Amino acid sequence: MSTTGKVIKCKAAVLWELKKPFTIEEVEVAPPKAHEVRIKVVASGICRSDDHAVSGSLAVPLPVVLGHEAAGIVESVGEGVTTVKPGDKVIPLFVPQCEKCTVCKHPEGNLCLKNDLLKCQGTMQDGSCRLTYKGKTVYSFLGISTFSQYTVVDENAVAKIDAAAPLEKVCLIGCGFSTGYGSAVKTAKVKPGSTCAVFGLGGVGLSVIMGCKVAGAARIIGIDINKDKFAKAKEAGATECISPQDFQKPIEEVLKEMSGGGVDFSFEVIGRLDTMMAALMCCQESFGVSVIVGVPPGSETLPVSPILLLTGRTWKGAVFGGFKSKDSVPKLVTDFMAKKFSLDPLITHILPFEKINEGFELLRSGKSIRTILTF
Ligand code: COD
Ligand code: ZN
Ligand code: ZN
Repeated sequence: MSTTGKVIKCKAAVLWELKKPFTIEEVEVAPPKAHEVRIKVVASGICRSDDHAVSGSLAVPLPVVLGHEAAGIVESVGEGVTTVKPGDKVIPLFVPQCEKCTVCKHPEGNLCLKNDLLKCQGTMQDGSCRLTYKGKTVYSFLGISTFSQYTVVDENAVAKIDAAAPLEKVCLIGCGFSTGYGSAVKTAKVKPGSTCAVFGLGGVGLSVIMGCKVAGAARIIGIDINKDKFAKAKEAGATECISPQDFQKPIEEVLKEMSGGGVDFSFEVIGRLDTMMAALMCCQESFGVSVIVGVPPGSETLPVSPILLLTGRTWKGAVFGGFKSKDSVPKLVTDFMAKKFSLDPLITHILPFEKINEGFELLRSGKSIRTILTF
């Protein structure tokens, strides 16, 4: 029996209170309105930003259904939807691409003004919500709420992908992989033969390394205080790995010596102010490019000597790797299918959706890189 046009009752992981476990509830998912799409979620990764919402360091209205790194199948579409149809494999986009705003119209801009990342209002683009629990509003997360068997998204927040793509892997293209990989290939525009330094060898850092490798970097130096991370980093493409704790002098001095004056590209993929400074200082003063990928929790700021930039360094940052989401996600899936990169090094755990709390514990204890929840 077709569900088109009807409310769907299904399971979702609801966060009722900060710092508490999720509870699996039966929620109602309204049919998509005009220019919206209802998706059957097949797989969703657990990303650190979901945990930032649980802890309160990313403020979201409650109750909420989190999740923003997923892949699924279109169940039905609202009036006027032209870019996807029922049955299509898709990836929901936590940064939409409306094509109409000043950012979307700029060739290099990607943080579409329709995003809910900066305000976290917890609604669809029209200001209302599609998920309810016993008739009461359950807020959306970044417009896509993927810790639910079904979800509704705006049409500009969903991309059609290759029908042969394995959804339990390519879901990572919805956030973590693209954030790191794009930082190298799109934001920094790493050049063949260059030397790169990657601070932080978690899942996003590994994805930065893969991007540096695909871009043809000659040397990729991984930096982490946890040496257990080195083996995977080398598997992903790092040519050397070092721990700051093995040196007496500051890590930026070590990196300058290793690279004969400074690296060409550096990436901060930890979310700490001290490593952001180290990453900026270790790059070559005349032409080095340093990219901030991590976000420090809270609203901390840095005092920076302008001389560091005046002498020629470039300091950049971007959300979602600087990729225009709806344009880039299908291409990234195509590149994955063509074996340009692998997502396997990122996937350490696969759990049924009901074990979501276990997945978050794995993230908090540092035991997982990425846990994929399957629905
Ligand atoms: N020096 C060196 N390494 C360190 C240090 C240090 N002082 N402290 C921690 N580390 C290492 C850890 O051992 C760990 O291996 C690594 O740094 C961090 O890895 P993870 O696994 O904690 O993190 P990732 O890779 O999953 O994600 C890191 C981000 C910083 C990218 C992430 O937390 C973040 O801030 N994301 C927000 C960016 C964004 O675009 N958000 C939008 C939607 S998600
Ligand atoms: Zn994320
Ligand atoms: Zn836009």
